[in-house]
Amino acid sequence: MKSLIISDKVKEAKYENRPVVALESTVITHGMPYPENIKTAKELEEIITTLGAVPATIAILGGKIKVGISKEEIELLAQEEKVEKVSRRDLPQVVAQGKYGSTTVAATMIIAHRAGIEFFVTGGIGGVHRGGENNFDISADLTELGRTPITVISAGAKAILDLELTLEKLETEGVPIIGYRTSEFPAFYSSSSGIKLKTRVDTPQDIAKIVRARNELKLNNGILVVNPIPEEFEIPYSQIEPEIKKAVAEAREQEISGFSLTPFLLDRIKEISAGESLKVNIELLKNNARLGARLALSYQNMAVL
Ligand code: PSU
Ligand code: MN
Repeated sequence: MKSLIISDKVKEAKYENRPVVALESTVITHGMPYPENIKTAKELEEIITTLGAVPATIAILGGKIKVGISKEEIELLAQEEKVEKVSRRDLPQVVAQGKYGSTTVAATMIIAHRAGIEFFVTGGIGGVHRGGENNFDISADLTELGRTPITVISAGAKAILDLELTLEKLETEGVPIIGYRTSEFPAFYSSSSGIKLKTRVDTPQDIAKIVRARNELKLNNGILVVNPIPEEFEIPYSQIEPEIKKAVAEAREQEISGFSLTPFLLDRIKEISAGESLKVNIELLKNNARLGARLALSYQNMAVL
């Protein structure tokens, strides 16, 4: 594919059978403010490198899809104003028109799969928005998880969404949800949501076995690993819920919907919670990067045995 550029570092790693972990870029451009976004994006890569895997942050620069952008390119993306949030439906236009784009969970999954990467670390996935039963605002992340065989490591989904409906949709899409050291679906800022999961595992090796079984069965769906924010960093559900309600009400009043809704809610909650949510966001990303690297290593070791 002419528009896909895989960095030398990632190519080498693949050639030498070293594990690669993909990272998304919408979290850099739309998920966190400058300069924390740059700092965090670099830290995530360092964590993955230190643990012995190779990070590959994915973004679109001037119409070229890049797997494994450089530190300079991370900086460019983080400071550039005109970077579009790119999901599955936007990919062909951004490529054809030579634009800059940051990739959502859905778009990152597609690209990682094309590049032959199995594991992908993010913060939270998109889901069914509150009121989704009427407005059909269902993130393309969920349908992507149903059709692209990538293992996504997340801290669940934000309670800005309807988590029950989100899990229903994932069930319909046939997506296994694996609780890592938890029996509940984590709600991003909070380690629990009260919603029980069917599958809990306690080691990266046990997750790797599920990934291998999915591949042996040639199931084309993704797997969602949910890794709760460590309790010492969490914002209790009772504290964050009124803040979320306020942000959701504001979005309705201002008639914000569609593609802009998630970035709007993320931004408002950051302001309402006076920066506390940003700290949590950074901590859970790091926590997910650690698990993603360990998981990729376990999977690689299993393949060698
Ligand atoms: N949820 C978060 N942080 C994020 C996103 C979601 O807690 O940064 C981003 C991700 O890139 C995700 C996208 O894939 O928003 C989902 O957007 P939408 O709801 O418009 O599909
Ligand atoms: Mn949407």
